[in-house]
Amino acid sequence: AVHTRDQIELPPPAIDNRLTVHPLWPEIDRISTEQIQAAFEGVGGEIGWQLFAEEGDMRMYRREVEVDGMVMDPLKAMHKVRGVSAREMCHYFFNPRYRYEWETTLEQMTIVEEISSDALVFHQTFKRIWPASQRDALFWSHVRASSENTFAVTNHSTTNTEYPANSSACIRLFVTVCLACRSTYPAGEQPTRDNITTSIAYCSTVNPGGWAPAGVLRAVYKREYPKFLKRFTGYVVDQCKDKPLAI
Ligand code: 18C
Repeated sequence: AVHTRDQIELPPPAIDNRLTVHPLWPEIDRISTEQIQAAFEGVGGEIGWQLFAEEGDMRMYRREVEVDGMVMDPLKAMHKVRGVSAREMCHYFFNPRYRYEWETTLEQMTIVEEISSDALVFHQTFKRIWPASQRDALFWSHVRASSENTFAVTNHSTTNTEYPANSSACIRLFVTVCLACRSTYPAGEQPTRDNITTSIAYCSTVNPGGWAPAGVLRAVYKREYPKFLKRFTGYVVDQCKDKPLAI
């Protein structure tokens, strides 16, 4: 019974009709399409990507970007995970039910709007880093099947009059994140936990929204991104190991 429930809530194979009639749909569709395409472009040909973390199959690159003295370094991470599918990976990233179990920077998550089975709007507050002010974010999150054996989640900042920016002790940050996943298994075989591999491309750009010391910020970045990707992928492998593979 547990398995059946989980299956129903897996990312749908096609866009939910309720999403396509929502006012945010044109923006969600455009940004998701752009982000998924960019996620699968390599870092090799582009100038400026520097490798800053490497562990097993995980590689993390960043570009140093400052706008008016504020650090907005884009991040691009690649990883390979055996034994889980792209769809499962995206299910655990998108579904708020699991978020507190893997997201270590989170203080509080609120679901602001349930647009459809594949799109939600979240308000999140993050743990405070001394000596900077606490941050919060308001963003839509959309999961979709893209090409063959490929699923992706895109998160992007938005606004909502009931959640105005900078009205509490929190400074609003702005985020664009994409987790794009593609599964492969040997040609002519059925996919199983033993022969499936999922390639992950995770891209993130965070605008801190207000003053934050560059040194502290880059140190947090360097520590927290590898921690997140290792913890999240490990969590998904662990959650999936006794469940039937969902493609
Ligand atoms: O993508 C991830 N998570 C998703 C679900 O939550 C979603 C979230 C995006 C928000 C990312 C911004 C996180 C800011 C965290 C601020 C403080 C955390 C401190 C924690 C210390 C224990 O897409 C996974 C996200 C993994 C995030 C890694 C950290 C990135 C840091 C980037 C700099 C943030 C600037 C904030 C200013 C802080 C002042 C020094």
